[in-house]
Amino acid sequence: MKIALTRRVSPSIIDCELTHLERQPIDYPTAVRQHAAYEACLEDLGCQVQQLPSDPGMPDSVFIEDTALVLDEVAVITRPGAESRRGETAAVAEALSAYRPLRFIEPPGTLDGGDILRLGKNLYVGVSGRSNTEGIRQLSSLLGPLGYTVQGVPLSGCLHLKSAVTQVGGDILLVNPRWVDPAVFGAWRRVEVDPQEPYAANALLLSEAVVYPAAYARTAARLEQLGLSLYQVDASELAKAEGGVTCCSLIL
Ligand code: CIR
Repeated sequence: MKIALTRRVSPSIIDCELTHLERQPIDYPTAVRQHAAYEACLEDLGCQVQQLPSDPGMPDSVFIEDTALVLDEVAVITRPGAESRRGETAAVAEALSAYRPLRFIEPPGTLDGGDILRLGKNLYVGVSGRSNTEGIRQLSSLLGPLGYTVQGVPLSGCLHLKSAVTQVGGDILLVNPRWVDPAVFGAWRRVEVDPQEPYAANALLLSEAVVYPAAYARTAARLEQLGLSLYQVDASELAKAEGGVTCCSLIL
């Protein structure tokens, strides 16, 4: 059985980091309810959910994906690019140490898990406002000996690489081509987001189901036309904090 590590929504989520969105009110009870429905969805798809507590001093800690990269062989604890998020990694490292040997990104490297797209043994890493070339270099030297390739990918207009591209099927990527050049990913089949839904490229592929935000009906129709099986969740409240569906879990 897979384990999905999640983290409860912090009561201070309203003070989250924001880069591309204007700050708007976030209703805490709604965010908690939607997050619980997301966790229930992961359970329906065969995961055992292990929820870590939230911390009032860590507004963004629900976005647990950014704190680690979990592979079969090791877990790499990141060093988040936003200084306000650096304290989030300790509790995640402690939880992951039960399952994997740990490796760490060290200063001056920075790396957010949301920037890492794993396609088999190839890791694509967004060179973003959060992940720097030194962080990518360290990731490469940690994982090269395990047979992984690590390639930096330029981005423009979005927070993380996985805001712009995610895997939605065995050989299919969902891409916003305005934010990342799809040619980088070579021979993968591609489906583009509807141009009216720029934030629609973040999907979580789990056991052949695609966990997907209910807000992007046009892009959802494109995915369904390809025969993909969608499991739609209302993720609108945490979307105001620039979070998507990949970022609220670490799947082991
Ligand atoms: C941040 O700016 O760090 C948070 N407000 C949102 C992080 C979302 N993480 C992700 O998509 N992997």
